[in-house]
Amino acid sequence: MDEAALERGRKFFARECQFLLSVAQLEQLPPADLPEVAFAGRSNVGKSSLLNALTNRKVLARTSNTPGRTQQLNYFLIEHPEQGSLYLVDLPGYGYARVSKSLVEEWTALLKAYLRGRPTLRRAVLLIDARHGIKDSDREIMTMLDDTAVSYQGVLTKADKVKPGVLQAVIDKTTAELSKHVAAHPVISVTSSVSGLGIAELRADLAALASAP
Ligand SMILES: Nc1nc2c(ncn2[C@@H]2O[C@H](COP(=O)(O)OP(=O)(O)O)[C@@H](O)[C@H]2O)c(=O)[nH]1
Ligand SMILES: [Mg+2]
Repeated sequence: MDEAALERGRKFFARECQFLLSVAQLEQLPPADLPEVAFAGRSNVGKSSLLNALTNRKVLARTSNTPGRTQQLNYFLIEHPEQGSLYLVDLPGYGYARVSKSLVEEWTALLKAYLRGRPTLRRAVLLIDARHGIKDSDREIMTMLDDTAVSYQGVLTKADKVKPGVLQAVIDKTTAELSKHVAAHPVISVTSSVSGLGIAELRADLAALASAP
């Protein structure tokens, strides 16, 4: 990736990232006045940690070991005077076995309606744990994204937890599966919130989605 794009990403994410609101019903969504990028992934995939790493925060999105608790869309806003503005949307984690069926149905409906009805959603970032690869619950979301024609980008998390040789196999396998999905980007990102691997590149990818001011 070129230096200029990385520098733009760094400068964009050096801005304050402001928590705006939590949304449990679509009527509560902020006006669709800015581009947004939504972060999706199984509970415990490392979503909060990745958001914190991207935004240089330690407490922006609270990390927790109690998966399945957040059933809301959390909106954050980054504003940059030259590069424009972008909402970051932290979607509820999924795939947690101990959540009741009715809760799963509730949030599936919320998510579907959001994906289908949000014209300013520029991209979804689909987080996949590098130790586990794509799971069936990820496939459900991938199908949903394909059906709603939301373009998405695969991001492997916790790359520091996987030996290099094994990691390459996971990258290849994940890339191959994503390439069969129409709405998925052909290239996946490989990240670690612990080592910082891939964070600068992901910042650059996402900063490019901000609106012109
Ligand atoms: N080694 C390692 N652990 C991570 C990484 N990202 C998250 N974790 C750990 O994985 C667990 C779940 O992380 P969290 O960000 O809360 O996941 P979330 O449920 O998807 O928001 C926590 O114990 C984190 O410390 C990473 O890149 N490397
Ligand atoms: Mg979280």
